[in-house]
Amino acid sequence: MPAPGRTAADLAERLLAGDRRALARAISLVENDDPEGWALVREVYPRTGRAQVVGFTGPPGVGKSTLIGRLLEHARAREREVAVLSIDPSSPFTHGALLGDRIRLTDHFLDPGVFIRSMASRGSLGGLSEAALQAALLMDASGKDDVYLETVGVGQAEVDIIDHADTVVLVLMPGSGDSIQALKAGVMEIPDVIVINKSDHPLTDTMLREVRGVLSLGPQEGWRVPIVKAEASRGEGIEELAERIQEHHEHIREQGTLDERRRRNLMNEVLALATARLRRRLEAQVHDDASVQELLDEVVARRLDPASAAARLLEREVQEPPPGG
Ligand SMILES: Nc1nc2c(ncn2[C@@H]2O[C@H](COP(=O)(O)OP(=O)(O)OP(=O)(O)O)[C@@H](O)[C@H]2O)c(=O)[nH]1
Ligand SMILES: [Mg+2]
Repeated sequence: MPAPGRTAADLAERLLAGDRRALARAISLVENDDPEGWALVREVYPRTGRAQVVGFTGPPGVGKSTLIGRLLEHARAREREVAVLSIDPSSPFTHGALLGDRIRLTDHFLDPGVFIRSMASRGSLGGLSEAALQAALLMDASGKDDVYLETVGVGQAEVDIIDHADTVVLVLMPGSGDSIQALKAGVMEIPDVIVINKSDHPLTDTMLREVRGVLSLGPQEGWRVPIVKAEASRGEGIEELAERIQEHHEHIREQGTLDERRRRNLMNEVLALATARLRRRLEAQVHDDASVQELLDEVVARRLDPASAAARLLEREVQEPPPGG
């Protein structure tokens, strides 16, 4: 049996060479919060940043997966390699067992230029978003040209992984009134591209007017959010959607906002991970450290207020960082 270090290096090498099984294995490692997974991301990180990352969000059942399937075909016809990460915090299913049905992408499972994965479980460090971001980085490192992220969202983004997309596509269908309200109320951020799918529905043009109405309240400078009518089940509007996504990508690259966006998103990621680690350490101290227990006793006895106790806890963190951490 090879030494563990050797295996990790092998895995990284195979991953970078585009080996699908290595990619699948690597994602399982980050999903399970295995230290080897983090080590792997550390190793391949310099080779990321090349893929074009597109996030698809929208209410349940609007046709996000069907659209992604169509865009996949479009990309494959242009010899682009694609990875899809479907993130579903509400689903207990993982590892794509049920994905074949849910995502309707079974045709693509045998295509070596396509990698499809779903993720629902929450890795302990930082949670699902963090695990999903690591998975997306691994997909990027494995040489995929496009990485599509799918998340369900109506109001507040439950999974802020979508922030890591270069382009965010909001998918709606006629009757998605909740989303219109969420956009209007500013609960949902204005996306880069809006799709009104299921345009075979008679209320499509009403929906179109409502969406236009909401956008007219937003900023009128810079990128004008295009609205694309589509019928994913029949492949209508896919060409146009692909064009709009590409135009957005070029727009942000030319304006320099792509780098800005990535910088902001990565900063948020660093903060999220640091916060998760700090919280974990503090929680451990509360349980294991007698002096922290004494500090809490003081608070309970009303001799020390909670804010002062918190300040003391943090001071200790800064003064005596734990070994190796
Ligand atoms: N009539 C009509 N049905 C469509 C269209 N696109 C997708 N559907 C159907 O809508 C249903 C949901 O499609 P999905 O692609 O699974 O939708 P989704 O947004 O990925 O759903 P979740 O991932 O469960 O949130 C399926 O039965 C599709 O066949 C369309 O353009 N018109
Ligand atoms: Mg779906």
